[in-house]
Amino acid sequence: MQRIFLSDLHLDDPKNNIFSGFAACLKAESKQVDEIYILGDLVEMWIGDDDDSPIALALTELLLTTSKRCPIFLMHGNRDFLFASKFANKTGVTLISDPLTLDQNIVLSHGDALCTDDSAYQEMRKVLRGQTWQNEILSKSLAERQVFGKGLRAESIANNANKSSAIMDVNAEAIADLLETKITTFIHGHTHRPGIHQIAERDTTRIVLGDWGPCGWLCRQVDDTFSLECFNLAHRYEI
Ligand SMILES: [Mn+2]
Repeated sequence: MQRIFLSDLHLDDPKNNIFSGFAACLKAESKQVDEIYILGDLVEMWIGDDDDSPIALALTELLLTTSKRCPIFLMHGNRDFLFASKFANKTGVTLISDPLTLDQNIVLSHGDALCTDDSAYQEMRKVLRGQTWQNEILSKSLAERQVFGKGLRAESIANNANKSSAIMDVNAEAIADLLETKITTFIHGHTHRPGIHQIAERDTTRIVLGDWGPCGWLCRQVDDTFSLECFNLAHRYEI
């Protein structure tokens, strides 16, 4: 079984090199792997499946083309938890829950739910992921949601500026609570701290995906072997 896992692309402009690097990555990888998993924060902000912004339209087309060649599984991140069934139907991707267990020994998560030291964030997360808030926001016009989305981003940047980096990392106890002992590989993103960690006193490897910027990141699974790859967006794949 060959799979790739990626997250935190934060796409916001179909004209920039992250989008073109992602498109090239999907084109090449969809020919060689069995499944593609995107573990959240694919876009910088998703305000509803009726979004008709340039990035929303370009992304829809790209995913539709790719999903015809290779199954794509999409998990919500903290920026794009409003991806819903309409988007899945339009693009051919399959929305997956967070956390998700694969093959009984691999767990996937975006990662934000594990940042339990950041209690203010967890409170806000509870509200934003609740049906009441989501119904209310989705009842607003697209233009109203665009304004709201920008405000939410600005607020998040201002809040995070005052937080220590330890608070914004995943919590070891939360990870231990999540993972059953049979789990050997845990893959998540969100923290933008790519790396491979051995979880103390157990036979579990935690692989943290990186955010896409000057470089792209992915975790590649070939049967029982997992590797973390960082690559130059312009040169790794032929565009
Ligand atoms: Mn995130």
